[in-house]
Amino acid sequence: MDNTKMYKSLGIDLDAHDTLMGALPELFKECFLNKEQDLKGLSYFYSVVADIHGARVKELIEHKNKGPVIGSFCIYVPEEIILAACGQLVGLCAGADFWVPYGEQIVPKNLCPLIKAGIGAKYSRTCPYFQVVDLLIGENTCDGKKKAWEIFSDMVEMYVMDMPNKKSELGLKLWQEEVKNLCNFLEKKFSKSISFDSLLDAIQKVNAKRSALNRLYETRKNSPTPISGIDALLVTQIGFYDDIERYTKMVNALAQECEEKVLSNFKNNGRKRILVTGSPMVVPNWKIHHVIETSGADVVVEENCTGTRYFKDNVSIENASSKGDLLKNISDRYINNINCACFSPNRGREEDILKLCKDYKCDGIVYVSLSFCTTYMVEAERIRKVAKENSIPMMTVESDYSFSDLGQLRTRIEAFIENL
Ligand code: BJ8
Repeated sequence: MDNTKMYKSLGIDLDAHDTLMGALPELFKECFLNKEQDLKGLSYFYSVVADIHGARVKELIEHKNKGPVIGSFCIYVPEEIILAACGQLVGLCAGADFWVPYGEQIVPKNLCPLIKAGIGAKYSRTCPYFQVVDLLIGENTCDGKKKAWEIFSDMVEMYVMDMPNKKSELGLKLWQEEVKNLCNFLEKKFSKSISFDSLLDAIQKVNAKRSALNRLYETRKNSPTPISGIDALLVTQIGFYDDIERYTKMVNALAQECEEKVLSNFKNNGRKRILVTGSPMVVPNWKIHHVIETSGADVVVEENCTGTRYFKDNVSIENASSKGDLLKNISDRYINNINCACFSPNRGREEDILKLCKDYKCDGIVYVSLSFCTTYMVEAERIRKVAKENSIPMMTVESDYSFSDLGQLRTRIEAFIENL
């Protein structure tokens, strides 16, 4: 399908966009199509990626007749409130190396690739998702993002949620206020009142999405896992921008297929089981999973924001009788259950990793920090200590979006797996 007219209407730089899209099919083929897999339910997710700048962008443009399209960079931004405001939320975190040099024209090279690629995607006008959003919601998590919002605000309308650094009583209060402020801001900005019913409906939709992902991840606890780690990662990545109801349906169908596969005559393959943890891995950053899984091990779970942190707990609706109660439950779910390294201390993450290693019967941990992602790089030391105390082998990897370190990564990861 020729999308030129649509891209022109979004102000896309067509030549640069062609170059960007030229690299994707080869990468996708290498990571997904060249491997064996037998799950019919994955064909939907593969088709979404194959048409990543097509049908979904068209849907979002059409949605603008009904409500806003809102972009975010962090799983702390509550999707429920955006849906209740008749909005569509798209995750704008950028995972392609193509955008990094554009970002480096504006910000220092020694910044994490996620931020540089995000700025580069907007600055180069080559990402239709950046072009389609009416508003970008940022959050004061890491230092790089805090300052990036100032740069983005010259290119797109921004609203920034303030985040506490500590999960103290005071921190929780600040966050509760920020969640209410976001709700008030969206109501005013888009002249749309958010009622108890609309918020309840939105919570139920997002809870259903989380439950579907939880159901899929449950099947990965089996040996062997019925779905490869790279496929599970792709499914989660798509959740950040797909239509929520269609996506939930497709994830449930895939989870059911995985459940059936586990019940069929399914023999243990003896492959080592790996937990991946650290910075988020956003489309099309599939590098580490690809290397691990082509080096003889299976990634069976991800403790990161494109893994369990995204969906692990639902927003409670029990005993909520007012919009205020629902907003409080939303703030509680986000602040208490997402354990990001931007918080200090962050003991919840240590507990999460140990529990996941036990539940998913992991043989080892691969701790992945994006280059210059200081919070995750520093927190690796605590996780290493806890892993050692619990006799779980762990290796750390620091990497960006380029492929220049592939050979070195493979050598190190193969050696790690061999020693498990
Ligand atoms: S909840 S991990 S999505 S802040 S990789 S920009 S932390 S320097 S993305 Fe994150 Fe929210 Fe936390 Fe998750 Fe900074 Fe690190 Fe870059 Fe990062």
